[in-house]
Amino acid sequence: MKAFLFDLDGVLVSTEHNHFLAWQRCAHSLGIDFTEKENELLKGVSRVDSLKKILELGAKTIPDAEFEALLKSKNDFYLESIQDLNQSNLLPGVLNLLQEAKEKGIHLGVGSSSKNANFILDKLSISSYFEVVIDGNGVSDPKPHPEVFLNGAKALGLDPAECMVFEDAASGIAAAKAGGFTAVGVGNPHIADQADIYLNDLTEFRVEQYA
Ligand code: B16
Ligand code: MG
Repeated sequence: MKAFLFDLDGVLVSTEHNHFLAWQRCAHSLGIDFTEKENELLKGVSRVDSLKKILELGAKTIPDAEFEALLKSKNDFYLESIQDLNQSNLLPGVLNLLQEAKEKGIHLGVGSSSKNANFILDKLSISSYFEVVIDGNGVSDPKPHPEVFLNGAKALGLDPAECMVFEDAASGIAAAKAGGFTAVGVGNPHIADQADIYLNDLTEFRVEQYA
């Protein structure tokens, strides 16, 4: 493999609970029930599509201005809740994997649905590892469409067959497979069957096997 492309949330760091609390607050303000079970549907899904799914769950429609205002208040609440994020919040095995891959000359990139990806990578002090960061600001078709990872491979001048994608969400594994990448599922047993390789966490990954 010539490159590793990483999803951010659920693979490098976990702020899914922060997303959940922010969406729950938003759903409750609309009178819609929202638990961890419904939150599963939103993992790896863009902000706009997440709010659409919540409205579907509650069979509600709202005016555009209210939709935009809810997106903003959800994001403000989420950002406030990750203020103190730092390198100690990296998921197990991340730093070792990035260091080893870098030493072996493997190109590294991020492919995230989040519009906050660069902000989060900076907080984690790992931005310098990545040659390319494709985030929710740089794609028109969100996961499960492969665009985010295809743009990453293209920016590195590589073919998808030369790149591995690390993902924790069903939508991300679907995006990787649709794009012709090797899909590595991480830390989410629900996706074990869909991924080409499955790991409980990144400490299980042996860089030398794929370098
Ligand atoms: P934002 P990933 C995704 O990140 C999260 O899994 C998902 O829960 C979130 O709704 C989405 O980013 C959008 O995030 O509101 O920050 O733009 O897993 O693709 O790195
Ligand atoms: Mg994810």
